[in-house]
Order: sequence, then C-alpha cells, then structure tokens
Amino acid sequence: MTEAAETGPPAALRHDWWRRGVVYQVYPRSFADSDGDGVGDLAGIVAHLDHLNDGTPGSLGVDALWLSPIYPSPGFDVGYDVADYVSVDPVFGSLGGFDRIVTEAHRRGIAVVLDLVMNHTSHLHAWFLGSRTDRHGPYADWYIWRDPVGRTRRGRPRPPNNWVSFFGGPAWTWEPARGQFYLHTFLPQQPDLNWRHPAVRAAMLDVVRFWLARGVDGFRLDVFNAFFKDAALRSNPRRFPGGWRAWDRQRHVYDKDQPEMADLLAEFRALVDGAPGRMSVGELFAGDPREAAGYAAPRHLIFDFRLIGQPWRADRLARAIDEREAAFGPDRWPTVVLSNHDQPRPSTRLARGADRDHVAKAAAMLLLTLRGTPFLYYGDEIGLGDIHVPRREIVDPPARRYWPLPLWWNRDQCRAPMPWSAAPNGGFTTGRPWLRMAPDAPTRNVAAQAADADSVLSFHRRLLWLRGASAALQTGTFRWLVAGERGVLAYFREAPEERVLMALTTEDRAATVDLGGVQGRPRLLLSSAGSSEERVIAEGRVNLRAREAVLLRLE
Ligand code: ISL
Repeated sequence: MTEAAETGPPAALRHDWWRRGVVYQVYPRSFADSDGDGVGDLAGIVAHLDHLNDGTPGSLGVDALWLSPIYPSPGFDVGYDVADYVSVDPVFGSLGGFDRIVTEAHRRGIAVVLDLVMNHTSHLHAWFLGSRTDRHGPYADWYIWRDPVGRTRRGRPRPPNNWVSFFGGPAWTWEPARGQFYLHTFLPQQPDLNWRHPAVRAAMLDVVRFWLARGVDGFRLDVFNAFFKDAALRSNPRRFPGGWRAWDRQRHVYDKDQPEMADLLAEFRALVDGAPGRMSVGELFAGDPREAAGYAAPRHLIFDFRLIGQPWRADRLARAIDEREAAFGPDRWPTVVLSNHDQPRPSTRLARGADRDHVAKAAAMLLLTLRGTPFLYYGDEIGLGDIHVPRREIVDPPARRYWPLPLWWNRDQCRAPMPWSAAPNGGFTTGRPWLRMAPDAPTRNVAAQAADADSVLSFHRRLLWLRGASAALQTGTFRWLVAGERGVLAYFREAPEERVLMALTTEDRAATVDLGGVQGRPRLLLSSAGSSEERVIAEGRVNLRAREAVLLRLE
C-alpha cells in the first residue's frame, strides 16, 4: 500500500466531504502542459494545485478534483476509450506522477476522484484483441458478440436488432475475424463489455481495488446505467415524434437501465465504502432527476443534468429546481452541475456580449448555493467560453461525423486549454496546443483575473470561501421565497445555527424582493455586481440590479 492509501483522504476531508465539499473537474488534456508537447499532463496539474486550494482565499478552496480519464488510450473518444485501466497514458505521465498528484492534493486538503469508464473499453484493449480473434479463448465472452440474423439481398450479414450508436450509425459492427457482430453504444472503437460475464465484473472490481490502494478518494462512473442490456437483446420500440438522429427515434428500453445494475452497484459501493472517506458519482446516461434520485445513496452521488439544459430565465430555472428538489426530496443528496466536458459552457450558453461576466457570476451563485454537491468545470471560474473549431480542427468524433449538419454539438468547443496568463498560448503550453486557445486568452486568463477584484475568478474565490464556512450552504435545507416570478429566484438555505437567503434576477432590468415576513436581520455577504449593503437592503426589500445575484445572511 502506498503512503497515500494508508492515510486515505486528509482528515479535514474525511467527514462527508462528498456532501459538504465542491468538486472541480479537470480535463487533463486541457489543464496545464509541463513538457511542451501541447497536451496537458499530470505534472502540469500538480504545478497548478494551488489554484484549486492553497489554504488561502487567494485560491478557489475546492475540496476535490475529478480527473477525466488519464489511462492509456488511442484517443478516438479523447480518452474515453481505455486500453489499460491500471496505468497512465505516457502523454499524461506515469503512475508515479499520479501518486504525486494524490500526495500533493492530499497535502492541500483536496480529494482525488478518478473517472472510471467501465461500460466499454478501447478496441485496442488486450481483452478485446483477444476476444475478437477467438470465439473460444479466455476473453471470448467479455464483449457482446452475436451471429447475424440472416443476410440482406446483397448477402450482407444482418445485425441482431435495431440498436443504434449514441454517436451515430449502427450499434453493431461486423468483425470478419470472428464472423460475428459486436455491440458498441458509442464508437466502433469502444466495444461494450459483457457485464453478465463474472470475469468482467471481477476484473473491473480489481481495477477499483487497484486505484483505492493508490489513494484515490472517489470515482466518477461513466454511463453506469448502460452497463447491462436486455439479456435477449430485444429491439427498442420506436419513439414518436422522433428526431433527426436515429438515437432519438427509439425509446431506449432495452439498451440501458436494466434491473441487474442494482446488484452490481451494491457490490461496487460496498467495495468503495470499505475504505474510509471514499465516494462515487454516477453519470446517468440519458436519464432524468427522478431516475438519478432513485440511484442516489449516502456517499454515492448521481449527476442530475436538468439545470444544464435550461436557458438563463428565472421561470425555467425554477421549474428545473422544483423538479430536482421533488425528485431527491429531503432525504437524498443531489449534485449541482451547470457544465462539464460534454456540454456548452455557461458563460457562452447563458449570456451574450457585455452580459457575459454578470451572468457567469450569477450562474456561479446558483451553482454554489443550491442544495447539493456542486461540480465546477475547469475554466468556468474565469468565465471561459466555448470556442469556434473549424472543420479541419474538429477532434470530437460525432461532430466530425455529422458536420455540417446541426445534429451534434461539437464538444471540442467546451474543451479549450486553460489560459493561465497573457503569455503565448495563455501559458498553457510552450508548444502547439492540441486544441486552439480561446481568442480572448490574452485578457481572460487566471493571472489577469486574480489581479482584478471584480473579475469572475475573484467572485468565485469569495463565494467558495463563504460557502466553505457556511453550514447552511453546505448541508442546509432549501426553501423558496420567490420561485421564478417576475424574473426572480430567491431561496433560503437553512441550518440550525445559520440561515442565508440567495436572490438573483435573470432579467436585464432591476428587480426587488419583498422581505416582509422574513425572520432575521438581513446582512449582505456578497453581490455579483459589487453592490453595497445599503444599496441592496433598503426599506424592507432586496434591491437587485439587472442580472445581479446577492447572498444575504439572516441574523
Ligand atoms: O455528449 C453528450 C451530449 O452532448 C453526453 O450526453 C454524453 O455523450 C453522454 O452523457 C455520455 O458521456 C460519457 O460517455 C461518453 C464520452 O464520450 C463522454 O465524454 C462521457 O462524459 C462515452 O464514454
């Protein structure tokens, strides 16, 4: 056992960090490059851990970092096609370099969460290379192989059912070496594992044990609800009305969300719970808050993406908040997510032009004051926007497939390398970045914003440190004051010794919130517009500027 494993997460973290804390998502390829090859790496992450938490309000003060996949991968799906689960891709560094991340993160009170992509492997994983060439070898049944169901008039083999890939095209690819089809929910280079095979389950649980022994504090489970498919592989029923993509024209009744997942999840969770202070967060593939809440359990979060799809409108946000509060109820703990490596960034999706920083700060206020564990995507803390990626530079496979049809949002756009300073390439790399930098990197970067008290970064730091000292914001209850009327959201977060009130308007005009009947004397903790307490709290009302968000303590 390495030293890190014996200690587990830092003592400060051990008590419910998965509930109280804020998780920062690092997309390793785009975070910081230490060796000039243009790709972010583990040493680059270590060099910037103080940005996440150096113990002072001059850092974000986050409690955990989630690393998107760092395993050896041919990179067809930018790392979500894993060729070896117990190693580190040389482009990122080595296992020793990973151990250093754990040690350095723990020294700063930061837990380390790894991304586990267990629904499928890379087609270059040794397991698949063995499986595709030998129907009777040790890996023969580690994937989902099926004979054709007859032939077409032109003699082509016919796939076993009507399933399609989420990334476009059929979900079955013919393998001549084996004379069968194999299933892939995503790319043909991402063959789905056969989770009904005991050897697959044992091998993957050994992978979990391997990383726990190296001191990992948590796991993000990629599309965990897709692991099991209908045993009979029945065709999905059609969806009406459908959509432009074949995936949207089916009801996904048989290619995910099978009942066998419950038993596997219980075994995985028991393994994780066997080590103090560990946690998991499941990525529910194509699910809703009710399904997410159904899988949630203490220490085991489930992403709820309902807020990601909402426009910056109080009524729509209120409806989504009501839906997640109703789904999780007081007894289950949600996550709060406004973006990740697959989705448009808030500062682009929610605002335009001059409003961008105002909305980026107000969106941060929502992310960091709603009930649940917040996940902050790298770059959002400086209001990093989506980038335009010309066709010749597209990396995201489904984006290449569908171009120029508007049938897939190109995920490269939210993966621009982190701009650290006004240096060339934003100080991200001394080489040529793997993906183009945001055009405003020379001015919108960490160094520039750290020096500006009114920046999006400075706002995030102040709010994160307020949250870190607030039992109400960390684990308090949620109660509406104004649920979306007249462009306003206002809600209480309440703990036995502390009550806070968040109020914001999504409108481009001033708004007020009547405090009549609200117990306690309101004191201003933070305004996204830098307003004074005298301006915000007057005549028994909260006075909001256009697009302003404020946080009050009720004493
Ligand atoms: O990309 C999406 C929509 O734009 C998401 O719905 C996403 O594809 C889906 O939730 C599954 O995502 C996860 O698995 C994929 C990988 O490409 C994604 O990056 C990962 O987040 C396959 O492993």
